[in-house]
Amino acid sequence: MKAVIFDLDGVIADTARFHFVAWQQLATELGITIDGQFNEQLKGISRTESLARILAHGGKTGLYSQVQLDQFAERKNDNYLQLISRLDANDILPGIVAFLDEIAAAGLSVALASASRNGPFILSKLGLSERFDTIVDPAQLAAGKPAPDIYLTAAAQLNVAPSDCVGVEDALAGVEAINAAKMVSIAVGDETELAPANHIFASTAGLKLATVKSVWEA
Ligand code: B16
Ligand code: MG
Repeated sequence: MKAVIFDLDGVIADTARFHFVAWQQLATELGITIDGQFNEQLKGISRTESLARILAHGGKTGLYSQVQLDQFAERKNDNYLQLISRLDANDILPGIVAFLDEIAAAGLSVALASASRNGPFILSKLGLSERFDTIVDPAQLAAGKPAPDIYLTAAAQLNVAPSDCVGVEDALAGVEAINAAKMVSIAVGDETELAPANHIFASTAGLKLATVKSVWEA
């Protein structure tokens, strides 16, 4: 095991709830209702694809021009940026700093594989930028999660073989991306929802490098 590759929203910071609120604000303007259960389908999914899923959910696919769709996506991002404007180190999820400390002490490399175009901005607000050796730019990828591209690109940027990498995710699409990249998948959250993961921690507070290593060695 040579590297740990992290998802951001829902793993490093509690920003998943802000994505949900920002989408809800836009959906309401469009006369569409989304609830927490539907929101699970948006986790790890790009902004454009999330919008497409919301419109489909509301029976409004094909009603808008590309210019309007771009405006909707921008409006959601404006909502989101407003909601995260006060983000700071207090918003780092429990156990993450200790886990990053263990990873650094073990000499492992660290990468960010977030579908969010706001990833570098959020890491800097959290004061965590220096902890990451590399960040994948999701805008450069051919396919988003659950395709393996983002995790494979992270491994390539670190110059580490995928088989020597572990990925950490909170969403099913992300776990599927890690598995498709043939890396060890570590999930944080609900056991039933994240069942395809190699190991599931109930929360970030439980993340332990020794456990992750034993899963990788198994
Ligand atoms: P943005 P992750 C994902 O981040 C979020 O889970 C998803 O809800 C969001 O739509 C996506 O980033 C794109 O984010 O609009 O900021 O570019 O979980 O892959 O870190
Ligand atoms: Mg996530």
